[in-house]
Amino acid sequence: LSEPREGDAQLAERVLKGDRRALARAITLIESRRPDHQEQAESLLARLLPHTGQAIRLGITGTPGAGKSTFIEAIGRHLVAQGHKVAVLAVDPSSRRSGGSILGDKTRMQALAQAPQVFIRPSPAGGTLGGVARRTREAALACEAAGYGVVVIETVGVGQSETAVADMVDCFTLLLAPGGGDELQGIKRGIIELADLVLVNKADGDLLAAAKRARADYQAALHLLRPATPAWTPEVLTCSALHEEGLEAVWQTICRQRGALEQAGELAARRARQARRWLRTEIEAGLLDALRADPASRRLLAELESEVEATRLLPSAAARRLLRRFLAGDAAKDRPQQTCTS
Ligand SMILES: Nc1nc2c(ncn2[C@@H]2O[C@H](COP(=O)(O)OP(=O)(O)OP(=O)(O)O)[C@@H](O)[C@H]2O)c(=O)[nH]1
Ligand SMILES: [Mg+2]
Repeated sequence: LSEPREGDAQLAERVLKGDRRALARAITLIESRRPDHQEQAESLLARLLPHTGQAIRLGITGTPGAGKSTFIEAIGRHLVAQGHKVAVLAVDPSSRRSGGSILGDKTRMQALAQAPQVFIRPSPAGGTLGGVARRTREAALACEAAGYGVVVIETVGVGQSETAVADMVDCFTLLLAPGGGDELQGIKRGIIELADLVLVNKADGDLLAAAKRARADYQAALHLLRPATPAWTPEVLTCSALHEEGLEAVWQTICRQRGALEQAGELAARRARQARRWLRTEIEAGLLDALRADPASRRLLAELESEVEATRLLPSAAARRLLRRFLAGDAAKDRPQQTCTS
């Protein structure tokens, strides 16, 4: 018998008890690229998985400066005051800002992070979107297992990260500030189509009237789209994160959306769909990694590339040749006995 993984079992137990330091360690393991850490993280997550699934997974995206950080801090405080435990994670593959986008510059956010019912973790450093998204998904599961009833995942909205976040949450929220004139400026239509909730922030002072107009405009625009699910028609609300106004209405809407999805069986269906897509993404990424790590394939690729450049070979034919060799090579490794027959 191999030695039992005492460390994982103890760490899992502490995470399940809601120990924040244990949760932080668990996520450090999840984010580590060391093979032994990855193995440990996998066995840890296997222990945590049965204790996940209860949380409200809330995604936040929005234009730069719309007030995402201010909003997350405000709603976080609002929810903590109601007795909720709130975790905040981020997907930011660009890692432009050191330490990630959440904690970097916000002293109020740092104050919130001190509360025992709050767990805040910046985006894992660097890597591909796929890698960052995977680690954030797994970190979110660890937070759920630690009893965080609300898990907020923020994206700074670079490239495909919004789609990735939409694909790991129950309620995908688009946060906007009222702009001048063309309210739909700068927001990709595809992102609006993903939104379960649109919040027009900065509905205060001089911007109040513009915020109300923007809300009407978005409501009209959303009516032209077919809702992603028959169980829920996306709503548009205004709020002021700065003055902490409209937050309870936002939370009530999130709870109503949750209830509607749950009642229609759509929450389970959505999560199942997400899990399936995650699996496929992992398989594709794993295949690519294996291919890139295979020296024979790398050599062959270099040869094929020059053939293709010189138009002596079609790219499709070259790709097939490479894959056939790669897959055959892999298969041979799985059958060492057969290679001995003469
Ligand atoms: N008037 C008003 N200002 C706000 C509100 N929320 C945020 N702000 C201000 O808008 C600016 C940007 O806020 P952030 O919370 O940093 O916005 P963000 O979306 O996180 O910005 P990035 O992370 O840079 O994309 C700050 O000066 C905030 O004080 C609000 O409800 N009303
Ligand atoms: Mg921010």
